[in-house]
Order: sequence, then structure tokens, then C-alpha cells
Amino acid sequence: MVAVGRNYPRTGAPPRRFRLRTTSDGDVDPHRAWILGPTRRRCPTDASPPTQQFIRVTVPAEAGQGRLDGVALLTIDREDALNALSFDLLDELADALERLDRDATCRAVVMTGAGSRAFAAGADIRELATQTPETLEAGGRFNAWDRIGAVGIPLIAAVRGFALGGGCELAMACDVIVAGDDAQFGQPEIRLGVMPGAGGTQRLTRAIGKARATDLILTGRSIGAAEAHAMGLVSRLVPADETLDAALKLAAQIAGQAPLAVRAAKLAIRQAFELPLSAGLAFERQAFFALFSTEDQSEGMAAFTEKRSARWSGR
Ligand code: CO8
Repeated sequence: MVAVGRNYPRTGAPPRRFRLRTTSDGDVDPHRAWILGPTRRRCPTDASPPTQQFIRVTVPAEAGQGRLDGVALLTIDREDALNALSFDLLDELADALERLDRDATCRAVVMTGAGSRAFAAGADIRELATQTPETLEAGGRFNAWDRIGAVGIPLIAAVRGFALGGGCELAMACDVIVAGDDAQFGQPEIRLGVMPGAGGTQRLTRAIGKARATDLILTGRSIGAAEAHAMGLVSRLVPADETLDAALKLAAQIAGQAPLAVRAAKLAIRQAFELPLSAGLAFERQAFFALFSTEDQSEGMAAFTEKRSARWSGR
């Protein structure tokens, strides 16, 4: 018997539906249920994904060292507009990420922008210019941001050039930012008479602190990659032309770890921003305990004892 349920309660993002694994006698295994994530299959569930106009996905990704099994490369492909994020583009992006999240062969995603000039220069200003509070509210088109935030596999942003407004918010919605030394980050919305609307006031404040975030958001000033790295927004700073390779290498390293442990750790880290410390610590402990019901835990610890490399099954 298979039961469908909800994951561990979280604040913020809407609840995701999970397919729970069952034990041999048909009962739901409570320890494993919530770390398994959405039903994941060995083969991509959507063999023929819909044609996408703005998003290119390469699985497995390729780098200087060849095929990177377990790693997907997602490229925002709107170079003539500096990869500006239209609503349709964001829907395609969320669709693509959810497909990858359901694919058990995919264990990490690198997200980047086409060309060398921009990761994304923000929301599409031409499209935003005609909006009203009613159209923004009624259209439900900001749901794409919640869907991106709910993806369970690690997302690594490879940023060259501009990551402004919604582009900076998208990079921050990823788990790690690898930046080339030509990258520029900022929340310039104030200069357009508005303010960040897709997480900037929250994620930037958590990433670099209230004083610095207020300085950047209220002036609209951009910062270079070195300053962003010094502030803790960027985890790895590399020469510009090495950005994608560095991000892919990091993704391959993550993809080589025990998959369930990676998902659980990502989820627990995210809870650090959602929950008070005591609840976050309780969440972490529950995740840690739950991993002791997985084959990967037995394998990882046996491999250590037997002085060999672990072979992860993702179970
Ligand atoms: N939207 C639409 N088109 C854009 C955008 C954008 N954000 N940014 C650049 N473009 C287009 C330009 O219009 C231009 O197109 P065209 O050749 O047809 O005129 C092309 O990209 C190249 O741009 P520029 O000629 O301006 O290139 P420059 O090198 O001179 O300048 C800059 C580069 C500094 C990045 C400049 O393009 C710029 O200031 N862009 C806007 C940056 C900005 O203000 N971003 C914030 C937008 S608001 C936002 O993100 C709110 C998020 C809210 C939530 C998300 C909801 C979806």
C-alpha cells in the first residue's frame, strides 16, 4: 500500500505532497517518509518535457573532465535581454526544476545565465511596467518563486555579470552561489519606484545582515563579486571564465554524496531560516535519526570500517 501525505510542517512555502514509502506489512515508515521527497524515479518521469523557450537543460552536464553523472545544467536562455525574468520564463524555470527534482538520477543542479554578461538582470521591467496590484495578485504568477524554493535537490548558482533585482533574488533562492570576479549583485528596485518582491528583503538580510542589506536595498547600489564574497553572499569567488566549471565541479562533488543525506541536510539548513533555534535543532535531530533507517547510512559506515569507498543507493 502506498500513502500520500505531507512533509514535515514548515512555515513559508506551501506544503508539498509526498509519496510515503511503506514497510513490508503495509504501514507507512514514519522515519523515512519525510526525507524521501517527492516520488523520484530512476528514469526521468517526463521523457519528453514540453518545449521550453527560455530554459535549456543538459543532463548529465558536461565539463572539462567529461560527463558529470548526477549533475544537471540549467541555463536561462534570454541573452538579448540580459536573461531578464519574464513570468513565462519563471514558470518554465520552475517546471524544469520540478522535473529534475523528480528524477532520481539527478542529484544537483547548476543554474546559470546564457552568455557572459548576466546571470539575470532582474524581472522583465517591460512586463512589470503594465502591472497593477490586482493583476499581480490575481495572476498567481509569483507562485513560481515558491515552487523554486521548494525544490529538494541542491541548487548551485553560477553567476557571471549582472545578478540584479529578481536575478539576485533567484541566485539567493539557490543553496550556494559561485561567482566569477565579473559578477555584480544588487537590488536596484528602489530606483524603479518599487522594492524587492521575490525574497530580496528577507534572503539578503539573512545572508549579509540588516545594516548591509538596508544600505543596498535603500540605495539600489550594486556590489562587485569580491565585496559580495567578503559579505558572505557568495561562497566561492573564481576568475570569471572559470565560473561554470567551478560550479559544475562543486555540483559533482555534492552529487557524489549520499543522496538522502544531502536532501535532508539541505532541508535542515533551510529550516535555520524558518524556525526558532530550538525548533530548528529538533528538526535537525529528527532528520539525523531518520537517516539511520536508510541503506546509505549502513553502507557509509560499513565502507568507513572496511576502508573502501561507499556505493550509494539513495535508499
Ligand atoms: N528587463 C527587461 N529588459 C532588460 C532588463 C530587465 N530587467 N535588463 C536589461 N534588459 C534589456 C535592455 O532593455 C536591452 O534591450 P534592448 O537591446 O532591446 O534595448 C538589453 O537588455 C541590454 O541591456 P542594456 O542595453 O541596458 O545594457 P547595459 O550594459 O547598458 O546595462 C544594466 C546593463 C545596467 C543591467 C541595465 O540593463 C539595467 O539597469 N537593467 C535593469 C536592472 C534592474 O533594474 N533590475 C531590476 C528589475 S525589477 C525586479 O527585478 C523586481 C523583482 C520582483 C520579483 C520578480 C517578479 C517576476
